[in-house]
Amino acid sequence: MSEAGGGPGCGFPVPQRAPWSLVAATAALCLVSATSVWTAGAAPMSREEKQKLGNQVLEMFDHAYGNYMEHAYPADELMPLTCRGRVRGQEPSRGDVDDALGKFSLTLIDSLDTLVVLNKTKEFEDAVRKVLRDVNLDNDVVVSVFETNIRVLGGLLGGHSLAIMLKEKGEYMQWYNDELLQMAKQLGYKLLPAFNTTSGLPYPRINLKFGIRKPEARTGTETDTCTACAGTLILEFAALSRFTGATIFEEYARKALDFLWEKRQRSSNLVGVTINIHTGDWVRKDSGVGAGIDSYYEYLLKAYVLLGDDSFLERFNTHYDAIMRYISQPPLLLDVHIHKPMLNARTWMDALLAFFPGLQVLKGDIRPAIETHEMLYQVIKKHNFLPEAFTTDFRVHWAQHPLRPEFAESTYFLYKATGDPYYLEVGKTLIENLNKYARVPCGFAAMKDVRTGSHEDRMDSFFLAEMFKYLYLLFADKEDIIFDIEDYIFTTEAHLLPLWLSTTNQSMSKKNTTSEYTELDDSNFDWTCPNTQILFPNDPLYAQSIREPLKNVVDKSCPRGIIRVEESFRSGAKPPLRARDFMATNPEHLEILKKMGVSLIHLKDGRVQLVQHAIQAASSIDAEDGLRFMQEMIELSSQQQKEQQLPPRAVQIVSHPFFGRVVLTAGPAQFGLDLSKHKETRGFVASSKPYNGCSELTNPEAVMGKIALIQRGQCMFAEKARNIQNAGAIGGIVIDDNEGSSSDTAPLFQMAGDGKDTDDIKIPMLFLFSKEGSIILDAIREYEEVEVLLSDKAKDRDPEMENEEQPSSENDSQNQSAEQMTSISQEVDLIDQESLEESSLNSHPESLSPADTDNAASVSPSEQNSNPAENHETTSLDGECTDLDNQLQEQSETEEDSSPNVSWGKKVQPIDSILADWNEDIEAFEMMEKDEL
Ligand code: DMJ
Repeated sequence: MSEAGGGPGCGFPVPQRAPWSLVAATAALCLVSATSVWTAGAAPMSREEKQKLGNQVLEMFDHAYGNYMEHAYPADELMPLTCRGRVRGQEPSRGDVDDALGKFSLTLIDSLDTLVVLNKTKEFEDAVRKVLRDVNLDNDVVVSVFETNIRVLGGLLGGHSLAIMLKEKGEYMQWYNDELLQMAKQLGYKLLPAFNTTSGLPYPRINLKFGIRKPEARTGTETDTCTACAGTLILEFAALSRFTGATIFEEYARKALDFLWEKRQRSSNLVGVTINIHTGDWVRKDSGVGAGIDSYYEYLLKAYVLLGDDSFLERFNTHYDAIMRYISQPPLLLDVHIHKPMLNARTWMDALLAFFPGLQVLKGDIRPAIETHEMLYQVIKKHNFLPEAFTTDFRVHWAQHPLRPEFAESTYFLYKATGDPYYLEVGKTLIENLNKYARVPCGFAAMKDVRTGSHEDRMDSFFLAEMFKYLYLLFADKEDIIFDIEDYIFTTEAHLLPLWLSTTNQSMSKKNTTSEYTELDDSNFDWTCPNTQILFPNDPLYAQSIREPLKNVVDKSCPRGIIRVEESFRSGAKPPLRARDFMATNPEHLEILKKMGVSLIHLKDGRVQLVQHAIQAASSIDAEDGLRFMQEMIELSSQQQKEQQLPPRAVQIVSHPFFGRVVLTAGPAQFGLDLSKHKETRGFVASSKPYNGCSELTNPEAVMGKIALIQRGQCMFAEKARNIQNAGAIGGIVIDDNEGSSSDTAPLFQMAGDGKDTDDIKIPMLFLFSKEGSIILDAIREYEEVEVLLSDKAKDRDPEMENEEQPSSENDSQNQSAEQMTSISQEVDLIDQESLEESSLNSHPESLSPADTDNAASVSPSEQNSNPAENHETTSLDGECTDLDNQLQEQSETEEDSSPNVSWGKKVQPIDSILADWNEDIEAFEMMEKDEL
């Protein structure tokens, strides 16, 4: 495929039943670039600058791959903070995330074809030899079928595809004799027992040695899988069949896809997130384009491209139509219910959906791709990375970021489609942020919390498989790559499969699709895609003109959540009442509630309860609005509860050779200097004697003016703090005595006081779990002088930090007036007995489900702390929308006075409600991770 523009296929109908090779090429043409015709818009980037950035990507890859090979190989992954390999069973379990690890040198296999794309042919040759020599696929370990397929089978096939390409070129890999393919086939057979279900949907996990059925397998009792898990096999399995001639793989993957298609919700044409593999019932009926579903859609379109099978395109188009009708609310993509697709299922988006603009480019739908990508980029500019989940008003919902590549992927495809140098600048920012915030001396570490800049001891294999490939390709010219990238299709893990497979060993696909041809619905058969030749030369500012209206969507405006703003304004209708805008004393609002079938009940104890009876709504549309209002109210309050918990703190090692690159997640204390309100504290660390800090220190000279390290246990945290403070310490770090504990696996907590007045404690105190603590202890052993920064958010790791002068050793806390300290301790209020009692008297709104609300569901705003005043107080933390917030604040203060019956005002929350909420969040997140990494 040429770089020179739209190519002959785009913009013109393609005959049905076209030869597969033509169909494959035609679909792929939809992403053909306008690079060569771009003349205006963002300032063009010079060839030198592009080369410089390309070289920077190469250096970063070397840093990641080199450290993996040196310190972790043959383990599956590198742990970049502790600089060693992650071996399953030897580290505390992280739950389902570990199911990607099969003791098969995952990162090496996932990196194979990246080496060739990055022009490291020699290293590729070495890596292939290592895989053939060292990797064992017969381990007694239970792995995820989905992850093993996309990362390992895909990695082996990508490696094979490029090995044969190199061999044919005649210089490298002359010894290669399909050995990677043989391994891939062996692995393929190991995965097949997972498909032994009546539905044909695979079990989510399999034991590599014992399969599923045998008792030793320790798996096979699962009933559910995610849609993406069952629907993301066809590219690898079909490639394996076509490379080897063993048709069984393609047959199994097709059967699973056929079943999912059959089970789509027929009126909305959407699929749910999880499905019962035996009955085919939808287990989770929410539907989006992110976690749990994403690559199912991706594989339908790409299966059409790779295999030339019309039925896949028809299915994709049908789903795409539904996605654009219900889920796409430009620039947002919001989950809905498959049965009630006009109802949003969430008010937040997950980071995995960032691949979708790239898929829209492949489909040829450029405008919404540009819009969503721009929205995502603004979220990134705000938080440096895309948080795992973020709300519709762009606040952090899940603060982690495991260096996911989806946004880089979409950036690459958008650049190919538009040729707009803006996307090169976006790529440059991604590179800068990775180096500034994620780079550590031993690789790149996932972000544990994008707000604090703290790290997780984790570098996932997809970072090497995907991120470096897309970033390198973004800046590369055709001559920088030793083969023609456009002869290949990217799998979801960015492994490369050759398009010529469409004409190889195709007999079984013909056999299976004959009946489908007769059923094709031409009315929804989108054979064409926009012709970039026409789009861009006529309007070189096309992409920019789409981005322009969204310029401030994240930073300067306060989007009103899930409202379909455009639609309602266009029709002149009033937007429905949002939970966050609701005022209990606003007569207009009360009228709207009534229309929606929601009534306000004043409880005896002065609180107010909301109840919805859908049947009492004025119309079915009002009933739907009411249901959504109730859902929003629940989400809003649970979000506020989360926000009101103390966020984690950061311990950042700033001395040589770390220079701020290692950031550890720490728990705060309910006493001492509050780092969120005061300047950070910086100092050298010293261990206290006795190490538990439970009595007067015997080494005050060692801790004087320093940050004392103390071990947890044997006395109260406050007592330790007083002892080190008396010895002259300027801060303290309590390290967990529970060996192996880590904030990766245990929830952070606040160190409580001792029940007495703790105002006398002026120094900041932070808590580290044992694993994070031992990083500091190891550093002391190695470097003696170790300086750290205690703060609420890690400081930028500019190169200047290396030269930065040490600030005055004066203790910040000692400069704080007693008055200030008192006010801090008042604000960090403990949960009171009264609120504990309240919580036990009231039902938990968490149990409220959309189905429940059809009859009568209730929620107590006061129990959930959904005071409008507080709503705005908490949602304006980022300093935006201040005027509106202030207005509302004032308004609600007046309301409180005039409306004594409405007890909105409690700041404290019942502890069991916090815990229930917290647990629910953890479960939801675990479920999300389980569904898909
Ligand atoms: C990758 O393993 C694949 O892209 C997958 O489809 C989704 N998630 C990860 C990276 O985030």
